[in-house]
Amino acid sequence: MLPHRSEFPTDFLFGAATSAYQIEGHAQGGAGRTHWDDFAATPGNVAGAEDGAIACDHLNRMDEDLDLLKDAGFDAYRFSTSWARVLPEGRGTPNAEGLDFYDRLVDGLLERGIKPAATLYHWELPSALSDLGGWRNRDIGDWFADYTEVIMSRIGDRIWSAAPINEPWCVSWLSHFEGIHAPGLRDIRATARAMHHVLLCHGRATEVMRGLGMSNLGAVCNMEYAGPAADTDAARKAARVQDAIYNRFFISGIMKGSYPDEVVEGLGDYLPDGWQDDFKTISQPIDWIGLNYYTRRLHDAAPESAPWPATVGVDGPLPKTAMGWEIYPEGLSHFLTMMQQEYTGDLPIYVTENGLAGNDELTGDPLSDPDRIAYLAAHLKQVKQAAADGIPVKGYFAWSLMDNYEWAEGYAPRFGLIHVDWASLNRYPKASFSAIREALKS
Ligand code: GBH
Repeated sequence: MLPHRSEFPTDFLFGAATSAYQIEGHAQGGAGRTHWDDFAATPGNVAGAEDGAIACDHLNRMDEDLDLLKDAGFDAYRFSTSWARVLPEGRGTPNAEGLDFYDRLVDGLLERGIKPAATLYHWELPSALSDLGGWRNRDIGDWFADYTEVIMSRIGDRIWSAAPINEPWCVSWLSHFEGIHAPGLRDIRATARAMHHVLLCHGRATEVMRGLGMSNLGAVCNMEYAGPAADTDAARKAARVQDAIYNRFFISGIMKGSYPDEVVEGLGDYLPDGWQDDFKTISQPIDWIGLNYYTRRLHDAAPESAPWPATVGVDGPLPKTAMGWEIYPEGLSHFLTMMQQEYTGDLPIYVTENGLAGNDELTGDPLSDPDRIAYLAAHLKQVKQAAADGIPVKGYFAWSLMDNYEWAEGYAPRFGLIHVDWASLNRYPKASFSAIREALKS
């Protein structure tokens, strides 16, 4: 059973989230090539070399999907606009069909009484810009500002909230240091530059949107509870370094206009020249902060010879999702408290993603997902308690409205409240969808 909306503060918002490349179908509608298409085409990067060419075909099934959102009773929908759909070459001539699509999406939401919560970048960098160095190239600040201007001049007048970047840690560290996401680099210099430039873009886009008269602008960070894998000083230190890189670097840049000392030391000279001068752009005031939370990870010290940060992730003992991620709802209250006390104070906080990949199709009935209902219930309980304790948490978005392209894992993991049959692309609401509808009924 999910907690009912009446158990939350009266103005608390419930929403569902998706992202462009994961659902739209990027081979369609005049979108340009993205670095995810390139990455997926190189064997070994993505399970089955699957890409987002068709995905959920949301581009052609948008009305059906918006009807489902409304049917569930959601107050808000967090979606992203695709840079390569708006500007196929990353710069230059916009794709009129792409702009029309987002225009219809926003109007479709408003017609159904659903608040449009937009994200400008959820990972599909146009290949033309990736070829110029992508996130490593400081010029991305100008490119991103121009893209923001083009798309928000068209839809910004009807957007309820907007955030420039989804998950700065994934855009930089996971993609340039761990090499797990596009562009698949394993290079500390590239990583340091990406970490900084992604925040520079946050600031540049925020300026552009303010200039267009938009309000309710935020930032979305992902956090993962970092625990020590053993009762040793070395493991505790590893967890602390991970926490600084993953959970503190980005929010600190945005909220405090500084980076944690130990990360600056660790990155050494790899941060781009003059990085301190960018904080006036990066840490301008925003209106809310978003937290994407899924799991925790245990850490230990890597062998002596390993370069900074010299830590290794260790398999933990808790029950895991189909992604192999530990289920740790307490981490959600940990971060809501940590954010409020150390960084954001009275600023409204939204949980902008939370959900699990279940073993849906292994249960014999792909629409029966008791593990997802239990996961959502446990995490919503933490949110409810945080709100009762006075933390200004104002809303919760479930990841995801429907099964979709799970990046390097392809189409096998299913995060949806709605099952998508990958052969017919038909949608089938799962038990979790009905549970949400019950919980949201007034
Ligand atoms: C989100 O990122 C994305 O915004 C979304 O696009 C995606 O579909 C969704 O999550 C589900 O993955 O292997 O134990 O070390 C989440 C960020 C980063 C969370 C990697 C889990 C690995 C855990 N994720 N992390 S572990």
